[in-house]
Amino acid sequence: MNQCRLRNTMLFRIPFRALVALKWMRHNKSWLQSRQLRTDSSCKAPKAPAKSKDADSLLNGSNANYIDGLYSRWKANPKSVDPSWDAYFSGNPRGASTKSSDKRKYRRPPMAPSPAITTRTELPSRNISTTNPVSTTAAAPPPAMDWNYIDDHLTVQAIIRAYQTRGHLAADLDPLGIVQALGTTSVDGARRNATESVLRQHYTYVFNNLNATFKLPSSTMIGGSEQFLPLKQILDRLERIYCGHIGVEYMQITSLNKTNWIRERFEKPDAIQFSPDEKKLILERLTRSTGFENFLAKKFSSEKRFGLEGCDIMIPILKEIIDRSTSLGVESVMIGMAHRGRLNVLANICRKPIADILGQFHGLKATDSGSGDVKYHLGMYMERLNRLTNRNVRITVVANPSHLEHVNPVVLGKARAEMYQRGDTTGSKVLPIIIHGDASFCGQGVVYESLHLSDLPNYTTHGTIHVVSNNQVGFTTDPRFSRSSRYCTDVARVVNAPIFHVNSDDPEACIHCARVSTDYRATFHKDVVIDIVGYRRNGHNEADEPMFTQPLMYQRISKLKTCMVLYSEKLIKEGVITAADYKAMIAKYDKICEDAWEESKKMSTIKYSSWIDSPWSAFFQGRDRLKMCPTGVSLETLKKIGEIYSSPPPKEHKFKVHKGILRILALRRKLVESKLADWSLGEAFAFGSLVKDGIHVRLSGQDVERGTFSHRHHVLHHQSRDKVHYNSIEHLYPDQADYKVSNSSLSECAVLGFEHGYSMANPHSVVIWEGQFGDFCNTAQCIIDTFIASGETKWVRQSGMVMLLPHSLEGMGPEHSSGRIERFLQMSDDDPDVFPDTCDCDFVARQLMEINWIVTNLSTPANLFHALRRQVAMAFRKPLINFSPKSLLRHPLARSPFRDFNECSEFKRLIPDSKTANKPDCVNKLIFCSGKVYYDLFKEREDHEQDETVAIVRIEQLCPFPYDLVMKELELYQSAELLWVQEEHKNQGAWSYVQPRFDTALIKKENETRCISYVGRLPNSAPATGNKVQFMTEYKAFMTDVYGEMTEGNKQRLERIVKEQQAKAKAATKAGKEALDAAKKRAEHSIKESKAAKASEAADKNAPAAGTPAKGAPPKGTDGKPKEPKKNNVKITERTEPTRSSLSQLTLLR
Ligand SMILES: Cc1ncc(C[n+]2csc(CCOP(=O)(O)OP(=O)(O)O)c2C)c(N)n1
Repeated sequence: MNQCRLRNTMLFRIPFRALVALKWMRHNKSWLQSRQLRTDSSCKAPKAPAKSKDADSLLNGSNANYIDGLYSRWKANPKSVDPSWDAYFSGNPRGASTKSSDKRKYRRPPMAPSPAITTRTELPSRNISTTNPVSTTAAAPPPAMDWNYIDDHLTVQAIIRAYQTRGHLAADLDPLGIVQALGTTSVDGARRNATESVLRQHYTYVFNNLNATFKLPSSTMIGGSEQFLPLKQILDRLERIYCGHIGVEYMQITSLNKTNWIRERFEKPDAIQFSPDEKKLILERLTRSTGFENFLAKKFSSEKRFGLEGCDIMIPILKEIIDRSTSLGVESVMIGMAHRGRLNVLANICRKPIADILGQFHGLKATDSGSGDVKYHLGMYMERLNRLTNRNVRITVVANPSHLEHVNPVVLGKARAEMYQRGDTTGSKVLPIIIHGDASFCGQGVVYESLHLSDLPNYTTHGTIHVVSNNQVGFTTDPRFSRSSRYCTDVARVVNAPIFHVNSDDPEACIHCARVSTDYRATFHKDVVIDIVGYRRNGHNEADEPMFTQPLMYQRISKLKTCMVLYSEKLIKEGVITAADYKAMIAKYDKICEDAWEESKKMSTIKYSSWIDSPWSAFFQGRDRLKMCPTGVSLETLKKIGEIYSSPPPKEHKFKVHKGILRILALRRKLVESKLADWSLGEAFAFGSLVKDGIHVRLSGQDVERGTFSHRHHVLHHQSRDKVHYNSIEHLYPDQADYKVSNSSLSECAVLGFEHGYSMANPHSVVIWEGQFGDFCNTAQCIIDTFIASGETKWVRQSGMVMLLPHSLEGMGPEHSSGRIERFLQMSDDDPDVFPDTCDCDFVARQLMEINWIVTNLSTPANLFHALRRQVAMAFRKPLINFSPKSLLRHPLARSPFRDFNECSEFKRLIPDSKTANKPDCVNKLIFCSGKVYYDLFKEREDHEQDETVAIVRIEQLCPFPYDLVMKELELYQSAELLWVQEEHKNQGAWSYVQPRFDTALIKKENETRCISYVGRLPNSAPATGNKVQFMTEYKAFMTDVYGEMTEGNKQRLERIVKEQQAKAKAATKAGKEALDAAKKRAEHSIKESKAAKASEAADKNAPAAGTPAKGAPPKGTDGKPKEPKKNNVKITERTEPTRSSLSQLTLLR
């Protein structure tokens, strides 16, 4: 018997073979007699023994071969084996003799020695099909066939699958050899890495003949054009493909098309091929990568540079991706990365002049304004010719903060916006590449959030190539303590991305992975990951001592040759280059660096703006930065937008709209007819007029399509057809710009980052992120702090991003009340102690230009409209953070007349009190406030009958502070007491921001002795109480602080008003009831009519009577004329200021 055991590497055993034989033998004696146990014809099947308990146990897997041998001997000479075996093989297991006189007891045949691996699991299919052939389902006995042969084939198939699925677990990925494959050498002398963890139950399978040929299943391409391969070759090929220097992790992908595509790229013989020229190019690029770090180390030995040493192959990998992508049509590559290897990427990928990079080391003064950033965070862009493909390509490295991975969504958003600009709907022109560290890739939640954007229709970049520079350590922490997953890349499995783990010391394997990744992304437009498993030659930075924390690892590292040296030795050995060629290569790059060094010495200053990643050169060119365009629009525009926005989809769409929506639309229409706008109309006017002007508007966030508080309803849903939507703002003008409103994933950090990135791409767009509740923006704090608040200062990069944050205390508890105005104001960079030059005719624009962002707390729809339009009316871009109270979305008083939107109108930074302005001398209290509290103060003033003595002024734009307008108010009400009233707790809201600025203004004012006092809630750690009673107690307390206790007269008056209102309401209810009854009657009548019509229609089916109303025609009255549609019974009057009656309404509401 030609039997091979591969114990330790692959001990393939068929435990069920004997078992199958036995069981079947018991039932199919005649068939068994002709059956061969093995393909080896010398081995005949034994006769079926009688059933015995021992029979099954003795025929366990480890004994079958032994038994086979005994059987052969017994066949030749029954006496040559133990009598018990003789009895067994002759079919008499209870004893060799059947004679009753023979008292010899059955004894268990001697067993083969125990194998090293004794536990084994049988394939379920074997058990199912063979354990009980006379089953209750009365399955027919299987046809005569060679079951062993079939089993061998099935096992080969399972082994192929095992390699494909888990081969990467035993791949030789670690150049340090710490995480080593546990493979051993098998009997055929081949070293095989696939261990039990890869092969599972098949690890102990015994094949008789490694040279036996097997048919390859269609699920593998290891054979190339061959359909059959000897087992040994199958195993060798699988080993080489799956357990070599590449760990291909792809079987999590559910698409067969994709898995087959990947197999083709790795399994096909000669899949990994490099011509001598290609090999030389890889070495040349490695020389640059390693040479650059060596050069910096030589010149600045103690400077932090976060070198790439140990993962030097990353540069050739990126080069390959870019070369290949440009040849496939990519015009713009957007790179996001952290510190590690960044300078190398700038020098060798973007070709930033090395002298400029060296200039950053010289500690030179900047000639432009801003705070700048450390050299390994700076961004840049470069438009250059790719010499290999002879195509132009723009390469951008997005500036990033120290917060690892948070640049990811920004890169994605920027890439998406660029795709939009280039009309690239498939991602074939713009390619995002994100480079990760191993510890941060698995550690930072934003990675997961960003990956989840990858396939969302309005966020996808049609695939991102992720490259992990996996140096197997994060600062000082090794992976055993930094992650629970096996790989640092496991997070990418959630989006079904293929992951190619590759040993960084095998450049050809690395470049092959780069090629496959590029092609995968180009073919399937999906994310893909390359995990470069390398090491970090130095400490976390060059000044760090790694031996403190990783002594053993660094002992090994110190003995390692660089990848460049190893590869050069390989190529010299192969005869691809000579030692002299290699030397010349090194010298050539060294000279480039030395020349740049000399050049850099001539530099005396640097410019932050030469590190910009989003140049808007055309936008800024020839512009007067202080010139602002008007924001008002014509009445005609308002009417047109209003009409379309308040109408259901046109009839031809046959769009079934929800009844509730129809009611909302009717209300909108009434408003438009009355030339009044509520919050949603104000917003729609802004968006509609912007797209009319060719400005692309994008609104994104959780549930923004409807609006969290159901005020917006931009996307209408067909009530009986799935995925049929209608957005009227997309259909305003034939040549309008694109309006995109999109519900996002439930993420703040990644989505806000994405929108910020989007806003960086094109100044002619308004990009808005709306928080579900303002509070939730704190999960995106990192994006707010490091990008939105400080991006321009650090990186000279502007953004007109808008954040809409629902804010105001409305008794909704601690987490649904505050957008944390105080935090945004605290990050504003205007000096509270400096009174600006308000006489400057460009004061308003200058103030905006110099601030880091604009913070508003608006109280009218018109101001929202102007604020949004001002975002592109400015000749520069600033982020706008707007707080919008939830209750104002529907507040009957928070409405603006159309004239507040017209060409003569503009954004109001401060809204004076029009009631008291005529008689300022009567005013003894001047209240400054911001946001929704204005309406509370206004109502309470009326209730307290202090309309003439108290002035209420709204500061709509908190930052930059409207000093000029505040001064006017201070001057107007010379003798009034000054109060700042806010509903937020004292340590929150705008108080801490406005107080020093009021002081500065008051100091500036001549002969001023007043100071401003705070009225509002006491300090608190929570933004609001969750207890309604406490909420109202607090409210009353601070209103009493403002207006004092109510007088008896006040109370009586209020009671009177309440009674009047109640009577009115009652009357209205009665009228409503009557109207309802009438409507019901009408409905019943029309049902009757329609039933009658149907009946007569049925009767006259073949001969419809003339004059039958067409389907959808309006019902006719008794006179035969079409009935007038019922007018909606809503009365709306134009109002600019709240009136007494409207306030009484509010009293009732309260
Ligand atoms: C969000 C965040 N947390 C902590 C740090 C501090 N830090 C800087 S680099 C680093 C290690 C990162 O390890 P890894 O991602 O593996 O990248 P490597 O530096 O090894 O290339 C840490 C913890 C940071 N920059 N950002």
